[in-house]
Amino acid sequence: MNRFRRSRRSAVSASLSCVLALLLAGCTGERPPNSGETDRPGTSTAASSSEGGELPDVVPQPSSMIPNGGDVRVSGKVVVVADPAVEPWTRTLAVRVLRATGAEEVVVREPGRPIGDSDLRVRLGSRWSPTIRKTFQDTELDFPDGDEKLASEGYAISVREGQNPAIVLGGMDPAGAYYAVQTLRQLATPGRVAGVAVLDEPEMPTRGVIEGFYGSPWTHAERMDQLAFYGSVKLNSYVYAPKDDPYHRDRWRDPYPADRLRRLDELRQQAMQHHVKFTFALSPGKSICFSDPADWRALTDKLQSLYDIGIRSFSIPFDDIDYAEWNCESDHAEYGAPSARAAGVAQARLLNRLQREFLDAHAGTTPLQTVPTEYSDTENSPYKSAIRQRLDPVVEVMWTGEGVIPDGITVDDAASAEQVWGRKPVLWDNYPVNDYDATEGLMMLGPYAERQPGMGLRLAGLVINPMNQAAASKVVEISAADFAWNSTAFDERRAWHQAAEYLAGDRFRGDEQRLSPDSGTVDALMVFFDLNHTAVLPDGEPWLEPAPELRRRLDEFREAWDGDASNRKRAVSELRGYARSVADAPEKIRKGTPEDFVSDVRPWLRATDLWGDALLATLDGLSARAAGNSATASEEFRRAAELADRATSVRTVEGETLPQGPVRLADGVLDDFVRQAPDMR
Ligand code: LTM
Repeated sequence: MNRFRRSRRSAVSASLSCVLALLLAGCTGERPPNSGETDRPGTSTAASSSEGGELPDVVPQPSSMIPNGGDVRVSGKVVVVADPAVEPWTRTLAVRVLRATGAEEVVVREPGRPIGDSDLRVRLGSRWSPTIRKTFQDTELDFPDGDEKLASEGYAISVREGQNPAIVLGGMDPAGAYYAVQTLRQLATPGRVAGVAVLDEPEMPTRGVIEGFYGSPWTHAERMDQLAFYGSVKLNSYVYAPKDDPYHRDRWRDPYPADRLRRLDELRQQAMQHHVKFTFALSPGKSICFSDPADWRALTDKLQSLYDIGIRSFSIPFDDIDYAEWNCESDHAEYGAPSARAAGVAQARLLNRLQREFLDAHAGTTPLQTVPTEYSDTENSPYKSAIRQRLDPVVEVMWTGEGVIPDGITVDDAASAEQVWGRKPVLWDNYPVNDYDATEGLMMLGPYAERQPGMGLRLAGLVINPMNQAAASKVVEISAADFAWNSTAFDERRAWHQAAEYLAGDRFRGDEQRLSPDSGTVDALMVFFDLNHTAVLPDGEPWLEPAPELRRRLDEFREAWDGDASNRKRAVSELRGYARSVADAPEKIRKGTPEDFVSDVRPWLRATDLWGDALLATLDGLSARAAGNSATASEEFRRAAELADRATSVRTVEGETLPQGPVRLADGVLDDFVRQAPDMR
């Protein structure tokens, strides 16, 4: 039985089944509550989101969340009693969240230390600590039966008025404690924390992003911001593999200059402080000579230079290389005539040796990762059998689905990939990447769609390949984070809306308390997301239909227009409301969302300004026609055509994405309507 299904049902039924048996295991000798820790409990507030049975929105969606009594007020002096094992950045985050929620002073103490007066006490630490364990016995949380533990990174939370401590956060491990605080951040609104109990654990062990696209790599500041953001949505993995970093691929042998190495070290530290595994990828396949000892040295020297700055996770991708040729004569002698199979043998041998002689010999490293040259299908082949039969089973293999850009990914696809690679693969998901020709002019702001819930059981992990535009990629990243954490509860529209709420409320960035989002900005973002709801296969065929909401409204309009003539006026006025939202969206977004997002989508906002006006002018033309005023109608259609021309001449920012060209928005939907309207008689 799928435990995630069961634990979600438990959220709904909130059964009373107790957790005693589970929680009694693993005592650590911490003192029981109220044996000298003398703070007062938190007090209830009059109205709260959880009190009416309405639970706060948390992203990713927890496995289980239930009402737990009244909200807890946060004000005055707050004492956080934190286990010694709670990491400094988790403590800092807890302090920042509580300060942002309304505490005037936050003091952190270890258990057993006097804490003096306080207005609120918070307990943070291992879920097995006695105070924490005892608290969860008193909730109605339904821990998965028979399971001694939650999965690693799992955690439980109890927020309850009158309970002492009023807020209790228990992690299975340091990551779990950190994620408990990240959830607390989302339970908090100014002055209070929602009275809920949460039981949560990830479905997929690896969840994240691979910066694996062609074209302009992300800047250092963008990466730093991304890593903090990943922590806030419980993504735990970032693979550094930008194709256009010369030291990653074309000049893989060359050591990083000192300043670049220093920046990589900063990224590593930022990743650590947000519980993100930082994997460095080195891509030697275009020029490596497998049998040359000098290349082996170049490879290990390069990895050593990264190990020396603290990097512990490595990947050697072999994607997008020509494996029908050797790069040197000696490989011919060593492995025979070039062939896919021989390439598989040479790659497997190199990877095994790296695993054995480099990674196993270096303390603290995680298993090697690779991207095979045949990464986009699951049909058995001489290359794949060579890898499957020879590659050390600990080495992780990435796969992109059925196709480099698949039109969907199913549980069966993942099962076939598991079979052909002889291990659970890590899905390298090429969405929302926009570096290939067919994506010219596109900004992918759609939901994380066409991925079948439950495929995580067949995967070792999921990393998405984002757009060159880092901040704008967060729209899909948020949804993917939700899916990877809890795919069985995944609701793509909810996750999509959450992305709009995040952007409309995110003034503090990444890891502090989010503000209540401005609803006008959220609505504007949803209209804008719809205009940019698209994703295409390499041949240009969409796998995510363009602008479905606008299309639905235009179809309805056409039907009404073609029907009874007396309905035309009403149809125009109904559509005008939505056209107004399109025209007004850019200004609201410019004013209400973070600067980096606005900067990423600037050309698309400009195009929306013009397309919105073109749509309004078109409706003015249709309205005039319905009223029998053909001169005004012609004038408005001419104006609409002129605005549409200007809209289609807005171009992507030079150098930002690989394919450059005119911005496309609601492709084949809005442009068609504006063009065809003059012929609607
Ligand atoms: O997908 C893989 C494994 N490799 C490359 C990516 O670097 C690239 O970003 C995507 C999309 O163009 N396609 C690839 O083949």
